[in-house]
Amino acid sequence: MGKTIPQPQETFLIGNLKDVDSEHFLESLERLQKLYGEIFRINILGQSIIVVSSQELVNFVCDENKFDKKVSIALQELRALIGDGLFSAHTSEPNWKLAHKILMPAFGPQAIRDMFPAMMDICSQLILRWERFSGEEIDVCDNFTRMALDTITLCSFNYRFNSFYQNKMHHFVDAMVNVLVESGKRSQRLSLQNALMINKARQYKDDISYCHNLCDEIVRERRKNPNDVNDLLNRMINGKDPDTGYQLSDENIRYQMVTFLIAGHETTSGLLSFAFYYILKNPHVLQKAQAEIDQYDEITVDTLNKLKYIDAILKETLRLQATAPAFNLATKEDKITLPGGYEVCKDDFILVLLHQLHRDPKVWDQPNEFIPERMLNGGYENLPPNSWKPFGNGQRGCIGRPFAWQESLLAVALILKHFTIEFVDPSYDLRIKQTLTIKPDGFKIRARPRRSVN
Ligand code: MNH
Repeated sequence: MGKTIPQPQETFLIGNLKDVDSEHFLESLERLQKLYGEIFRINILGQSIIVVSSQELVNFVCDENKFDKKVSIALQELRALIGDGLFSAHTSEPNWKLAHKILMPAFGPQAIRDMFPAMMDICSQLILRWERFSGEEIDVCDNFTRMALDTITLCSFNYRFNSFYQNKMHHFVDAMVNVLVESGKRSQRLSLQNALMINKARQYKDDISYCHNLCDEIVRERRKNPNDVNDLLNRMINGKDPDTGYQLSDENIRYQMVTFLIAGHETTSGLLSFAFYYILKNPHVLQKAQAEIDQYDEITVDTLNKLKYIDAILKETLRLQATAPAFNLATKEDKITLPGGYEVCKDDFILVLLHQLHRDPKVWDQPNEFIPERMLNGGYENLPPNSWKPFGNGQRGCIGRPFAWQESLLAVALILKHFTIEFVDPSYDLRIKQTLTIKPDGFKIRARPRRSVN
């Protein structure tokens, strides 16, 4: 018998449902973490979830020989929208391996370099807009959401959302956010409750159809007017598994597209928003970053690799605010004993809570302080393994990381090169809003052109 995993007192039938607030699920887990420590169990609607958050435990569960990604309950619910796309597929599903093989090269170093002009195109639209709005209030998340969304659609499908030319954000965003929020809630309701909420169910279905139709339309258009651009869409349409010759089905291509639209913009726009929050809260960081970018007259794809300090800012931002704040694993064995003697079994979800992992005092000095310098010269690589996991784990880790990184380096570099920036409200303190990802709430800045920059 293993040691008992700490757990809040359960209630008959509903387990620990009362201990978590479904609309603020993560905050609930963070609160429980403070009470119960590096490992605790909660039981939600009959599902046992074990929350781990110390480097020692996370390092143990990141061993892919013993553990694999487990599709969380909320992600399971989200399969209505993104089916067996890469993010929500089980590792055992043939379509995960197939899509992984076909899509990995699409996110390789050369492919990402080739996307630089498209990224520059969209980011320049943001720069132009901020120049025109000189001194006006800028809603930071809104602007980065537009940028990230337009970037992923242009780079992946050669399709323009033109978000910077509209007042309202593209309807896709509303539909998608509705589905994300509603899936989260559905996963914490009983199926009978879900069935009884007829209006919600209808809206949910309509929003899902909207997203699917948008993607199907883009594919139809491409098939009608094929081109030989080596973008993600063509790779999905034409790509074959080199070993078996299998191709992705049209249905699976649609699921991958919605996956990229969601995964490709929520997390990146959150990262950029938090990065600017921390840059403004720490004036010396702003100064150092601006000095770094001022060494270059022009920002090219090769400049980006040299921006070590801005790179460190982004890494440190993801330490304090991992925009995809958790991921789930399960053991491949019937039972396994974790460090400390805790026994977990195959059916348990093991939830890695990044907020606390990234503040584990055994690993991180001054864990609550924003110190980009700690990410220089190898940074987290000099720490015990698996101390920093904002992109998830192993083969099920983020496929879009190089994409997000190039886009984010470029955005920070261009913005700092062109503008002096300040808080609209200097006393603004970070508030966080959560869907599948987290973002700063109500964060606004003003930007003014620094001087004539070429
Ligand atoms: Mn991304 C998986 C974080 C940007 C596409 N991503 C993951 C996971 C994390 C993550 C964490 C693992 C989830 C899990 O284990 O359940 N992703 C991020 C962050 C950023 C990000 C913090 C930006 C910052 N991701 C992107 C971008 C794209 C993308 C940009 C697409 C262009 N991510 C994915 C896909 C997966 C994934 C696809 C699933 C990969 C797989 O399991 O095969």
